[in-house]
Amino acid sequence: MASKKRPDSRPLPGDPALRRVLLHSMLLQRRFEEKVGEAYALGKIGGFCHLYIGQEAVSTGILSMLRPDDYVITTYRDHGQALARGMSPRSIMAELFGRVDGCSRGKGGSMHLFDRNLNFLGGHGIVGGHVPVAAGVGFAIKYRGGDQVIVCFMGESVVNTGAFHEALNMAALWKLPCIFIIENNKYGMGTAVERAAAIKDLSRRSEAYDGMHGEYVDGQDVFAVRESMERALGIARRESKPVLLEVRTYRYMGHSMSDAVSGTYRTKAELDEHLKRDPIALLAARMKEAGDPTDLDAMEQEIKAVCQDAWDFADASPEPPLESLYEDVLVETGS
Ligand SMILES: Cc1ncc(C[n+]2csc(CCOP(=O)(O)OP(=O)(O)O)c2C)c(N)n1
Repeated sequence: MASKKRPDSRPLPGDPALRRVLLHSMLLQRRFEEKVGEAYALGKIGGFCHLYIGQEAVSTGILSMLRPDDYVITTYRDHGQALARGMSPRSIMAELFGRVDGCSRGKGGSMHLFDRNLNFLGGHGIVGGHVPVAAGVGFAIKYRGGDQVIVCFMGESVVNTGAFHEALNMAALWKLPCIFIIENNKYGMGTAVERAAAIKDLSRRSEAYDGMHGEYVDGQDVFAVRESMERALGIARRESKPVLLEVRTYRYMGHSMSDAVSGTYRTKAELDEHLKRDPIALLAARMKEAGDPTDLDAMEQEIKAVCQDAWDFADASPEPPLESLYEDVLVETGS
């Protein structure tokens, strides 16, 4: 009798070196954010702060497929993507601590990470507000005759905002190289997606826009994410057309630092069920099975040192002076 293959029993894609890079990227995000949680509890970080823990295979899977000259834009839940894009842990931590050496000079905070050199265009606090900006960047790429793409991450609540539909409409109409990524972690604050979205299969929202390609993927499996992203890149980069990917994932922490881990909107049993598919543990286990050289302890030590260094750097950095309050508000064109 032919046995039915489990998805995880497929040969592990990539080579050991690539797999190590992916694991490192995810582990760095996890340990960095654990440190962020600690710093928040000690009052080193104030204001809004949303952790990404549990969703690391999304950022790593998507961003490991991009070129350095591509563009990335995202929501307020941006620490993981910033790290996966290559932003320095020091400049991120200093930003979270509200210090001058932060990527936004300490005036943006957790929700406004930004790095022009990496084409990382934020960190946006308004739900859905950045999606039309992504369409604008897609237009600029096309207008200048480039072959870059823009990746636009968003939570699943965004698909019910007007801005989402306006942006997808323009992107389809003008054939813009935009890859819209819905990170469906099942909840918008405490509202389950089923209670808010008329169409449960969110990737099908693409159908309303002239046959825009849409698909969903398991967001806990970094290789599945990369595979979907490869298809998306083929369409966006080579055909200059937008794509909608729904990446199904789960956040292990509360919505932000102001609510409890499990909350009243989901059960502990549900959380425990999802913890069984921790993206980092899944990859580490599969690497072990494949016989990859395991230096997990060394990797943990190295990452721990990087995170502590980021903390120390941030702590030593001064607060921005009051006079800088109105700086960096408008671009000085010099004319
Ligand atoms: C226009 C607007 N409305 C409401 C809020 C408050 N708010 C912040 S996060 C959030 C939920 C968003 O959930 P989702 O898009 O699924 O992303 P997730 O937080 O799960 O990553 C809401 C309603 C906001 N920031 N902007």
